[in-house]
Amino acid sequence: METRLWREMLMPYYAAVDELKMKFEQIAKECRDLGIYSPIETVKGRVKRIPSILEKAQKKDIEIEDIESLIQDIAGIRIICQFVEDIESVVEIIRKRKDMTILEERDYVTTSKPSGYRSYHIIIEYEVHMYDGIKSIKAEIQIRTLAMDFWGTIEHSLQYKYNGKMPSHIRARLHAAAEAIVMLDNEMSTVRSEIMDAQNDMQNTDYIITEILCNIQNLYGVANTREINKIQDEFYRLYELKNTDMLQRFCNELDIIAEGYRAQSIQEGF
Ligand code: 0O2
Repeated sequence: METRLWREMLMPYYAAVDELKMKFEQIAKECRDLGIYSPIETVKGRVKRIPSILEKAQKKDIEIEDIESLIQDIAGIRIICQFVEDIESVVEIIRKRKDMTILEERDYVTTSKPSGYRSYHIIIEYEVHMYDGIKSIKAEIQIRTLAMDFWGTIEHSLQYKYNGKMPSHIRARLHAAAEAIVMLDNEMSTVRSEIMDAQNDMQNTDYIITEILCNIQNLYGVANTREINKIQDEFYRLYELKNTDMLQRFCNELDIIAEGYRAQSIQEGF
């Protein structure tokens, strides 16, 4: 196939990767904005390189004209989670979506591949609106923990380095590392609720501080300098104490002060 035709064929895949990446990042952002724990830590996306597509087609005996229907990971999205439990939450999110159809699920988390590879794969059908109409493509979503991703990335680089002929002592080391990753994920799961609480507290404090700063900023237009300086000093004092409850009370007080000024300005407007 000519380079120009390859480029044309891959266009909807690039569009799909951009859209899907943005949609999953949006979910993580929404959770952060709501102050709730996000099962999605980071999202990565890529379109398979032409040489890799050809290599896979050759390995699996796929004709050029069948590439789009038989190679399911030309568009690839990788969702990284902190904990194994989060993988199921992300799978549930995907199952409920109306803008993608699940064609296949492969659970390499419960049963790892012989290499030691672990990840949850979902093959979806996804519609992309291109300038000349709707194009339906397949994409692979890989969902895995940070630890699984670390192992997968290192193993992938070694596979590339040894071109499928990995020395047995390295293979054995990778198997041992894969077992260590299972243990690490299990250990992290035992402290999951503590870590989630700490992260929620941090997010909540960030949210309160943003509210306070926003209120102080608004008061600049209406309150006198002495009052604002007093409020700011009190904010710095509470900030240094790092006490979320006190910051929350201060935030509520500022809301009342701001509301008072708003009521006053409405009255003056009459
Ligand atoms: P790349 O370079 O990441 O794109 P098959 O199991 O062969 O019938 P297929 O299509 O390979 O089917 O699907 P599978 O097994 O779900 O694997 C798809 C992708 O998962 C691979 O794409 C890898 O990204 C990842 N993967 C699967 N097995 C392994 C493994 O043992 N180690 C690592 N590091 N990654 C793996 P590609 O096209 O192989 O590679």
